[in-house]
Amino acid sequence: MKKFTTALTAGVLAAMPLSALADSDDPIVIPIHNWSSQIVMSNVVGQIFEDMGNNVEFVTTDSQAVYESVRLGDVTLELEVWEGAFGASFRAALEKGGLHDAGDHNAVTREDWWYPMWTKDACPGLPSWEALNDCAALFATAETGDKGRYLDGPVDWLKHGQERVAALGMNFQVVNAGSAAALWAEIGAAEADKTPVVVFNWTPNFAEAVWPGEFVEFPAWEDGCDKDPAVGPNPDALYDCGNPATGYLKKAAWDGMADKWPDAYATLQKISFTNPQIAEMAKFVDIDEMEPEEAAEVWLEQNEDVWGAWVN
Ligand code: TMO
Repeated sequence: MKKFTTALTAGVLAAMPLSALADSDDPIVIPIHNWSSQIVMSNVVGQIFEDMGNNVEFVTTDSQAVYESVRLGDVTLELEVWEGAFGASFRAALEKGGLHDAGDHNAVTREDWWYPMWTKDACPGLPSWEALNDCAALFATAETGDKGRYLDGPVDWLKHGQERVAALGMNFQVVNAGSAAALWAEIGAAEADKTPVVVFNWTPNFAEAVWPGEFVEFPAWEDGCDKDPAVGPNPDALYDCGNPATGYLKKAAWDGMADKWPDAYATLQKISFTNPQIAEMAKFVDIDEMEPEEAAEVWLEQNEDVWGAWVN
């Protein structure tokens, strides 16, 4: 009888398409970084995988080193590959092998120097970077002397602000924020008396619904601007371009994911968030002060029609 059952089971299994095989019980490892939409989106997708019967483990990791971890299979996937901040690390890992592009989100992204609109009243030539540079004295602080202060993102986002200032001969000093929250605090503090400020910001984000503003227009991004000094207006320098103005937002996956968790992988391939959905995820945390797990639960409750279509 035992033999018969085994043979029958084997026969049934052989007749089933591969995708009908169950996902491994091992946890799908999802990385968490230091900006709100990524944390909420990771919780949203983790909760979807759990709903499908999978085990999920979250790990807090550096947002650049994560590509090496995914390539090696220590981390299973990455849900927010922003072209501007992480394109170089993603491409480097792709070249080494072990990780692949698991598709684009619907979202179009931009990450760059940004100012709230009141700054333009004081510096009407904006958004051009040359006009910003001519207004550098408006942004001077005790900390930066006669140079303008630019508050860049946390160091691990590798925005190369200092290299850009040097490459374009700008009269600015770059200060790295310790956290995303420090960027919002800087804008919030400037709002009361409409002090001109220029800080790193991105879209999609909650900030666009709170503070109308614009990105500074630098020389347009060209492929190779971070690799080949000849690319961009300064023939001797890297990083003499802005970030991509219509950047991608990709998902990345470890090559072994499709075999080990075929159902979850099929869902990952279908997952695609829009700009408004991502901005709302950030808002739940940065404005409404929800915990990320709670924000994910609320998002899932309110968008069952969206994510239901991604699950078989
Ligand atoms: C990586 N980020 C979206 C914060 O620019």
